Formats: sequence, C-alpha cells, structure tokens
Amino acid sequence: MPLPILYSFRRCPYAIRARMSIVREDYAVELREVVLRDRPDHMMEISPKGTVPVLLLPDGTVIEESLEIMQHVLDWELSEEEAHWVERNDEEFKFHLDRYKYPNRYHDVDKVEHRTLASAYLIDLDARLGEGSAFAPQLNDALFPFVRQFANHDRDWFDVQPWANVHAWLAEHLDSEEFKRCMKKEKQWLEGAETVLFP
Ligand SMILES: N[C@@H](CCC(=O)N[C@@H](CS)C(=O)NCC(=O)O)C(=O)O
Repeated sequence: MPLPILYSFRRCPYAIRARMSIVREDYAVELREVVLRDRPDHMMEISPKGTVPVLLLPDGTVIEESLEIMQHVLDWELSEEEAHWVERNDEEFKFHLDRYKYPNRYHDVDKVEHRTLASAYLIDLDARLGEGSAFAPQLNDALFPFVRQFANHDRDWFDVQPWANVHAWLAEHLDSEEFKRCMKKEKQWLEGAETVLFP
C-alpha cells in the first residue's frame, strides 16, 4: 500500500499545523517539499487551487485544507471553543497578519494599523491562555504557527508587548521536540526524486 503524500512548504503556517498533527500521531507520509513559484504538476493536477498543504490519500482522496488534514490525521472533531479560536485565527488574525507583514501586496494599507488589529486577537489569546484550562495540543498546533509568523516579523517589538502568556506559550511550542521534527529541512521535491519519509 503506498503512503499518503503530503505536499508541503516548510515555513508555511498552514503546512506547519498539518505537519505538527502528523508528527504527533506518527502518521507516516511521503513528504514533498514545494517551492511555491515552481509548484509540481502533479500537485496542481490533484489540487488546482495551488495552495499547500495538500494530502493525497492512497484511495485517491485529496485533502487540500490544512485544518481538514489535521482533523483527518488526528480524528479531531473541534469543540465549540476550538472552532471559535481557529476561526478567529484563520479569518481575523491572518487577515491582519498578512497586511502587517506584506503591506506592499495590498492597496493603501497601513501596516501599523493592521499590527494593532492583529494584536486585539493576541490580547484575547493572552487572557485565555492565563485561564485555568489549557488548550488541547491540536488546538495549540492549529494556532501557534501563525503567532510565530507574526512574532518573527518584528521580534524586538513582539518581545516587549505585555503578553506574558502568549510569550511563554509560543516559546514552549518553538522549543518542543515535535516542532523540531516538524521543521526538518528538505530539498525541493522534483519528479523522480528519492522518497522522503515523514515524520
Ligand atoms: N486555507 C488554506 C490556505 C493555505 C495557504 O494559503 N497556503 C499558502 C502558503 S503559506 C499558499 O499555498 N499560498 C500560495 C498561493 O496562495 O498561491 C489551508 O488552510 O490549507
């Protein structure tokens, strides 16, 4: 039986969340590292929308949304609270994060304004992380890659914000063995290349 194939891009937060679920579950896949400006023909055939990650199952099923890959790998049904945080992350936070990080890609965008709007989510996340019950690992994995992207854009600014819970939470995930496995560097996959097994 062939393995599922994961088209992935190392730094992409959506791909990171999918790979984190694969690492946690030790779900064996063939990993194909994609360069976005040179997407493989096979990936475009099975998923013409052209985004990563994409998981191709041995029965031919294609899963082309990162959250659905996590749900498949982990057999994860989101609670109401989990759905709320993922939605805020994927819609509100990512919207402002993109405009903060890449203002030139948009028309008439003020990056500082979008940093402030993205921070509204982080302030709420900080408060939630300070409450008693911790998030489940899969929810952390669905969220932290995006906060990592935000933090890395201006680390000095991020580090002086009064978000102690977010800082500790992000540091814990970035220091984890799972994250290290998830971020192993691979060469661009090209047709005919040797199979790369993951995790
Ligand atoms: N909703 C998708 C978004 C994936 C996505 O936008 N990935 C980015 C890389 S971080 C991408 O493939 N961008 C290429 C493009 O949009 O053309 C998911 O959750 O998988």
